[in-house]
Amino acid sequence: MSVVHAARRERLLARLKRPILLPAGAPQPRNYPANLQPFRASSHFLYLVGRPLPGAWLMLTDGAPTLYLERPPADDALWHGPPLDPAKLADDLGLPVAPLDALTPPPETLSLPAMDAATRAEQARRLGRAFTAGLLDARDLPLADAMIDLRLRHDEAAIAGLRAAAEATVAAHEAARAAIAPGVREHEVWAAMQFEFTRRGMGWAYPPIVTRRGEVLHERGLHRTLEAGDLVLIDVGAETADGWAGDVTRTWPVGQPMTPTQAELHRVVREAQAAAIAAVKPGARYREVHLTAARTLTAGLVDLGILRGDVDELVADDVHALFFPHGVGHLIGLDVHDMEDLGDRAGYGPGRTRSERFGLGYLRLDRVLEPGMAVTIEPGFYQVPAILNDPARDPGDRLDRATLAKFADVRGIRIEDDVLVTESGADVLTDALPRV
Ligand SMILES: [Mn+2]
Repeated sequence: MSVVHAARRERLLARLKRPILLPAGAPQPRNYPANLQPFRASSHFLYLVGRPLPGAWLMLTDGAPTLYLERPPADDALWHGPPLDPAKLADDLGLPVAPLDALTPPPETLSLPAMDAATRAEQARRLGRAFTAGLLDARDLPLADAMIDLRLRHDEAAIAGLRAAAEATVAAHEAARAAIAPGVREHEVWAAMQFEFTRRGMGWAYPPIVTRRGEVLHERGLHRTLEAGDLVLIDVGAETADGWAGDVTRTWPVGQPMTPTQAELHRVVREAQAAAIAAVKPGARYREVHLTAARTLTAGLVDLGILRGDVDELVADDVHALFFPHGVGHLIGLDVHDMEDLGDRAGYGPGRTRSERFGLGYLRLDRVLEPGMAVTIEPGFYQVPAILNDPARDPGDRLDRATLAKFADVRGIRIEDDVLVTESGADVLTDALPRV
C-alpha cells in the first residue's frame, strides 16, 4: 500500500508546493482518561499515510514527507507491548519517521483542523494560530481544495476499499434480514450485522440505525421490539480497517409480507431510486439526480391519490419534501459523508452554495459528476408529524389527507445504495443486496 500513498502524496505536492502538516488525531477518553474510545484517524491522514497511527503527524516540506511520532512513555510496553520500531515503520510506509520533538513546521505551513480538541490545541501551539473544528481558515483553503481535488475522484486503491466496504455492508444487511422477526429487538438485529463486520476485521462507518420508527431520520435507540406488520428501516455501513466506508439502507417488513399500502409506497421509493441511479453518469449535475428522484416519487404519490396536481409544479413548490425532506445522497469515500469536515466545500465546490428551498436545503452534494466519484442514492418516504402538521408547510388541497390516512402503516421507508460514477454511467457497488 505504501506505493499508493506515496503516489497520493506526490499528487498533493504537485498541486500545492507549500509546507503541509496533517495530524492523525488522538484517541478520545470515554469516562476517565485511561478508558479510551476506539481510535479513528483523520481521513486526510489515512488517505496519505494509510495507517491509523494515534498521535502521528505527517509533514510535507520541500517535496519531502516525514512522519513524526510521539515517543511512548517508559511504562507503555507493559500495557501495550513493545513500541513501534521507527525503522520498520519507515520501511513499511515508504517515508522517513522522526520523533515528534523534532517537528518544527515553518510559519507559513498549511493545515486542516483536527476533529478532537486536544489535537487542535496542539496544532494551534505548533503553528501559532487558532484552529476550529469544521471551520476553515482562509489561508488553508488551497490545501482544502487540493485534498478535495484528489479525494473527489477515487483511485484504483480507493475503489478497492469502497468495494470491500460494500461487500461487508451487503453481508451485514443479509444477516439482518435473516434476524428480523416479531419479538426480536432492534439491537439483536444490529448484533447480527456487527458480527459480519467484526469477523472481517472491520467496524461501522457511522452509528447504526435499526428502527421500526423510520420516520425519525437518525433514530439510534436500538431498544424497541419489532412487531408483526412493522416496517423496519436499517441504515448501516461497514468501515474497512484502512477507513473506507459503506452506507446502505433497506426497509423490510416484519413477520409477514408487506401490506398493500406498504407495498405501494415501497414500490414508489424503489422507482424513485432506480430513476435517480439511471441519471448518474459523467456530466450529470447531482442536483438534477436529486430532482429526478423527487419527480419520480411525486408522480408515484399522485398516482396513489396522496398528492394532487402537476408533478413539476409540486416539485417546484417543494410539496414532495413533505414526505422526502432530505437530499438524495452525498459523496462517499473515507468518510461516509466524504470530506464533510471541510463543510460544503467538497459537496458544492467553490462558488456554489446550498439552496434555501425546503426541498433542496438538505442536499449535501451539488457537483457535476465525473468518473471516479462515488455517491449514495437514497430517496425515502416518511410521515413526520412535525412536518405534516406544520401550518406553514400545508399545501392545501394538493395533499389528500383522507387518502394519506389509509397509508398510516408506513412510518418511514428509505432505500440506499453506493454508486461509483464510471466512464459510461454508474456501477452500483451494493447492487447484490435485494431491495425487496
Ligand atoms: Mn447515506
